[in-house]
Amino acid sequence: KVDQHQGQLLVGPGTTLRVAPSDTAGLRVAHAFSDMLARMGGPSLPVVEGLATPERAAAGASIIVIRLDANARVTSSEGYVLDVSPGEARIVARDESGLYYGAVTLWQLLTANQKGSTFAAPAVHIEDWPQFAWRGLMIDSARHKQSVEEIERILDQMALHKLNTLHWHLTDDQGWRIEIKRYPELTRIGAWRTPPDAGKNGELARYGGYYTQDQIRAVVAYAQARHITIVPELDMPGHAQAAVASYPQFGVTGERPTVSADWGINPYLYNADDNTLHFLQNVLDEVMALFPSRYIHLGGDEAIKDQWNASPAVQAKMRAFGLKNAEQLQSWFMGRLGQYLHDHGRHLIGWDEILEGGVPGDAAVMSWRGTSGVEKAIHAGHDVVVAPDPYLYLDYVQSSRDDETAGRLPVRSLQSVYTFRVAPKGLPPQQAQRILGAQANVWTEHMPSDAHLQHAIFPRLDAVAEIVWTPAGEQNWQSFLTRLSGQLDRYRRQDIHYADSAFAVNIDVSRQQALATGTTTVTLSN
Ligand code: NAG
Repeated sequence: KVDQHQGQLLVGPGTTLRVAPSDTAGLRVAHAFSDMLARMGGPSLPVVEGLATPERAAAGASIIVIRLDANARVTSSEGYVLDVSPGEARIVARDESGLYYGAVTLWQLLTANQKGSTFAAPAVHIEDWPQFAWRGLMIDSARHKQSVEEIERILDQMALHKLNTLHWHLTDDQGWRIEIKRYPELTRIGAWRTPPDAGKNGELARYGGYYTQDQIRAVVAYAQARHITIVPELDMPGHAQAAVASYPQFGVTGERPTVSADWGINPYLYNADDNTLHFLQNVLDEVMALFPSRYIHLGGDEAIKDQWNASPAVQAKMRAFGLKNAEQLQSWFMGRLGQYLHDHGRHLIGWDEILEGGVPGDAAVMSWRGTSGVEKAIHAGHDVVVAPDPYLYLDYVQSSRDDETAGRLPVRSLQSVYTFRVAPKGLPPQQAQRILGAQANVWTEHMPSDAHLQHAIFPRLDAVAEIVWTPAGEQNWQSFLTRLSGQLDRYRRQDIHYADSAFAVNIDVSRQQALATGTTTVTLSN
């Protein structure tokens, strides 16, 4: 709900942030807000405890009140009420994340209208809360690894888009990226691959790297301060070649492959035996100690069963358990680890293949093969996160313009992301409640650098943010495009390399210049 009023609020060096004494949530959010504004060249605003209204003769002496209030008029957690009037902005919410999102909205209003270190926001009354609780982005750090700084930049942007879940894809055939103290070979061997032309024509002799546990703890804390939960993924039983290259005794054949240096679906699976499950449980102990998330992602996708089908030991095990096929064996495998997570107060989430042989009831399903998995998961009694290929796969190129970077075809335009509806039409309300939310997935086979990654994510992330926050009935492509021009300006000021090519129609030169300097409000077409 948005009501426009007369007048505007000026925020500048004379503005103070006000929080109630002992409102620690308000205090944290006030400091976070001051940081957000300072990053845009704004003043670092003093935070004062005490709500008493000061003399406000001069416009420069405006105040911003940030306050927890159990009676705030919001109907869900993470919601907020923001009142902007000349001289004062007031953010109230029932929980800290609500205060944070109110602060983000105020930041958006102010940064649309900046002159030097003074910002202006129109007078307005807003009551706002998200449509979905899971508003996510998946980053694949296995195919190409990002620096900690880059992950933090993405987290900053996620927070400013009111996204709250980073799904971190940390292991795959091409690399194992998380330090596990008990099994050092996972990163000594598994974190490195030899490119096909290693050492020739400037190709690296080896590609790789990993995140240390100290780095991960820092990233988790960085995310927490921005109200983002990181859900780690260890992919299994397939996409496991880097792990099998490190510890062949936990593979099916005992043979040691190299860490894969090309893309596609590889045959190496974890073995389906107690030793291997024990190894994975030990790995999960360290993972759970690092990541406090309710969910732990155990993959489950694209595990082609050739090695299990060819192994006499695995076949004997299936017969002994009375299992009819290898899908049921995968289900047994995932079920054992799901139970382990459950015993530790966590929940399994996995790609929609986990439905094939059945999966524990408290597991959530991440539906990626189109959208068919959504209703299947719901009918089987599971919560579901909507993350469909191709609609929300940001590894597809976003334009057919000739300045688009190389990547996967066909084109997934900004508009096609924006017009994707998270909840299938006609789903009865009690079933729709099973939809936790949605996320976009950034697979990085074709993204060797930070610039590639940012190009793929921005501005499509704006479309993702809106379809998970705003009710479907209020989404409007034309309105989105109009608002986007201010957002592109913010990206430029934050040095974010969004894709100009997202605008499928070549923007003519004068408009491009206007965009580049940020001097004009342009209407974008797509
Ligand atoms: C799928 C794979 C993924 C790959 C991506 C793009 C899932 C769940 N699995 O084939 O490993 O990177 O598409 O090529 O998406």
